Amino acid sequence: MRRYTSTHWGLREIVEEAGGTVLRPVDEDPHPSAIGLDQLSPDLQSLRVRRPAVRESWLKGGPGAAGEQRGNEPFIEVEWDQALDLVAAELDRVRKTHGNGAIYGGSYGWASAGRFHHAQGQLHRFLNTIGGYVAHRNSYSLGAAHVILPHVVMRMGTLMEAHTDWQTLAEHCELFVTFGGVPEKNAQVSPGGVLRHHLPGALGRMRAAGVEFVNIGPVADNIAKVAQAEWIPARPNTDTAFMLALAHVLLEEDLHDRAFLASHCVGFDRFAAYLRGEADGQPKSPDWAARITGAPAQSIRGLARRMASRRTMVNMAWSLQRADHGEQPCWAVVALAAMLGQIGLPGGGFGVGYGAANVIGGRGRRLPAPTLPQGHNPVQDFIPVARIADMLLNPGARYPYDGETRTYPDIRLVYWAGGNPFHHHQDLNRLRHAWSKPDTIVVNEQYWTATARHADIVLPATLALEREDIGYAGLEGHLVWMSRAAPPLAEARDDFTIFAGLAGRLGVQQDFTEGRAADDWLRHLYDDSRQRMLGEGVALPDFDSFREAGLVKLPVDDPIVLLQDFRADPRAHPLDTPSGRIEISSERIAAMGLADCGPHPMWFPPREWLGAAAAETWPLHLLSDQPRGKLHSQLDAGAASRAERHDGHERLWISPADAAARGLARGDLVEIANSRGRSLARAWPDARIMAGTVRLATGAWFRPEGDRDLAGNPNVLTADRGTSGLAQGSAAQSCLVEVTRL
Ligand SMILES: Nc1nc2c(c(=O)[nH]1)N[C@H]1C(S)=C(S)[C@@H](COP(=O)(O)OP(=O)(O)OC[C@H]3O[C@@H](n4cnc5c(=O)[nH]c(N)nc54)[C@H](O)[C@@H]3O)O[C@H]1N2
Ligand SMILES: Nc1nc2c(c(=O)[nH]1)N[C@H]1C(S)=C(S)[C@@H](COP(=O)(O)OP(=O)(O)OC[C@H]3O[C@@H](n4cnc5c(=O)[nH]c(N)nc54)[C@H](O)[C@@H]3O)O[C@H]1N2
Ligand SMILES: [Mo]
Repeated sequence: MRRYTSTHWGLREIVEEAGGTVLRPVDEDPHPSAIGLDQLSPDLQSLRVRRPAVRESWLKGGPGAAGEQRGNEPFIEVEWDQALDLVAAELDRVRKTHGNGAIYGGSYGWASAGRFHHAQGQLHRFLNTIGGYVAHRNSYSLGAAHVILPHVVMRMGTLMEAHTDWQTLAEHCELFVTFGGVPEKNAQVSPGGVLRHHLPGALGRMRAAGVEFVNIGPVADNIAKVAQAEWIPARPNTDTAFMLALAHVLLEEDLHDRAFLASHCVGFDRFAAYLRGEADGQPKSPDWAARITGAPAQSIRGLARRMASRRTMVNMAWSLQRADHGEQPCWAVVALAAMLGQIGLPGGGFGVGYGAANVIGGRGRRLPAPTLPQGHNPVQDFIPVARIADMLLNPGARYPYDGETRTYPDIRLVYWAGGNPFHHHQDLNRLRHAWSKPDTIVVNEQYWTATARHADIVLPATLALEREDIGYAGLEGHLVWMSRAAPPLAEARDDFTIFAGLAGRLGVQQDFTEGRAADDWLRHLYDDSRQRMLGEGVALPDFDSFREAGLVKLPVDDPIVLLQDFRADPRAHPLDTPSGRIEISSERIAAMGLADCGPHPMWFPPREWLGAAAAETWPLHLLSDQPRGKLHSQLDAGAASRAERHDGHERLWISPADAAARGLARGDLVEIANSRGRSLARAWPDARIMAGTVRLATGAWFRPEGDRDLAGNPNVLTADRGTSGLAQGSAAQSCLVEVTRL
């Protein structure tokens, strides 16, 4: 009998060997990821939270004691009963004194795979039973896309699983133009798990079928060699200008599809007037874009003609929208594809994130998987997820968001389970300051992450490997019984058990558990899903047979062509936009009257970019991309993550010219600095990154010493600003720095 576990980076078989329990990739996966195979190793286990722990001043002085000392103070281990009593009493005090609107339970983060023991799901369900919490909206991944795309074409959540699949691309696409590559390192993961990694095989099949690839952006190593992509270097954050110039050529040379624009879109004329420069006197021509992007006008013009003459897919990486005015590339890529008129045709149209996760370009359909009900949150209040430091620093302040003016709540208690804000948030020195404000911060964690170290009360959580669960991920085509591979370490408990303990103390145990233990929940959620799957024509084995079998395959073979039905009949299949069509200009957004998001895709210079005045002091644009050897900050100390470092430090990619100008050789220890902070790394000159740009992957565990981070975390440098008043998403990729040798 085979035993499995699911991780966001792949399905693993649990195998007993003479030396102990080991994890192996599954046979079905043609290109398994190397991440996390050593999760049970002593190195990683030594970083675990073993017992409940309370920060010394908080234990002595109670809520609010020396909040500015968070992160600097020792913790004192306590018994579970004492820890749960303290947390329950504090939740009760805050809700009775300040109301549930003073509890921030947004708790963003990826946590572990598994449908029942999903940390946020458990936290949200629990907080709902005690009167609710302030929630978050959207994600760090897609802050801008989540808000702009529903106004323009469709919800990002729907789009995620509706991308034209790889096989269809191999059969029909002729030219694949991508802004920000198709990074194989990122497609190692998918939220919920991966059965088969598609991407490495997919690009090879496309190339073999004759597809040509063009990669636009500051780095060239983000698309596999097998694609033989042509690289057009372009400065970071200037993709919108590049896209507008492509659109300008289509318009001026009459290469745009007037019929498609008339039948399936609204607002093209207003956009066309902007492209021609009718109001501002500036045509958005290739010459104009060349000055902004650094790409030759001739390349832009030639590419536009090629795109109009072939079946063309235009793709943008998610990183493009994690930047100042990140709404604009999302809108521009749709407008550009609409002008080409191939949306809804196999192999043509647009993509938002081919390569960002294994799910994009997969085949299959979403099925009604086991899902833990969250209950109802009586508190209506929320923040756009990346506005957390603004919220903590400015209670009562007003800010624009998606057409509303909202007010930040006054948060007294923060509860985090399954995320690492001291990994994911920008301007960590500012976050540390904001984090000193609440009376109490409670964190359920597996490891002593920077977030755990900055909490008041830390409750030790189990690994997915220490509990049983059910694994499922959209379009992956499997359900998996996740077996327990090891007993819980020391005193670690499942998040469910932790919240059940709190619920008991607060008199809502029955509401939270519904009288079920974890085992009963797994059976209940599975049986419920099995019923709903039957409604979709999918017959699952009964629960006991499923547990026995371990892995159950689901149907996956339906080809997907994005917006095919809408193309065939826009009246019968209208979009969810105000007009039911693709909105190249939006009356709704125009009516918001925002200074930083106009009525159609526009070029807005970012506050920090290579064309900004600040570039005189901080002349390099820092990209902070996703790490190859880990998922965010998870398993930072693992073997795959360590393999990406050089001599114990993270690698800073830098162009040979910029390295030479600073006297830097490969492996030199450098300080990366700007007015917000400083971080350490080793210089890594490489010709595949354009001059003026450097790159430091995210994920190193924040190790502050003054304003300097010793570990190589880029978020001490990034700016904490919303993308615009529309989406207020994270703008991590708009960041200028200087690099010096230590
Ligand atoms: N500069 C910069 N910053 C970025 C980005 C960028 O591109 N540049 N990318 C952003 C993006 S897209 C994202 S999604 C975020 C990711 O940010 P996060 O999702 O917050 O990062 P993770 O490191 O995955 O944090 C998950 C945490 O949950 C814990 N955990 C796992 N399983 C469990 C469990 O069962 N119970 C409990 N209690 N805890 C558990 C893990 O130990 C880990 O500490 O980062 C963002 N930050
Ligand atoms: N191994 C691994 N895979 C992951 C993750 C991980 O942590 N580890 N995280 C997952 C998550 S949560 C997410 S949201 C996705 C994120 O997916 P993305 O946001 O697409 O990932 P990034 O790696 O930040 O960026 C992709 C590429 O875009 C380039 N780039 C950055 N800025 C610009 C720009 O302005 N213009 C252009 N043209 N290119 C630019 C980057 O250098 C990089 O090569 O990845 C997922 N996959
Ligand atoms: Mo993400």
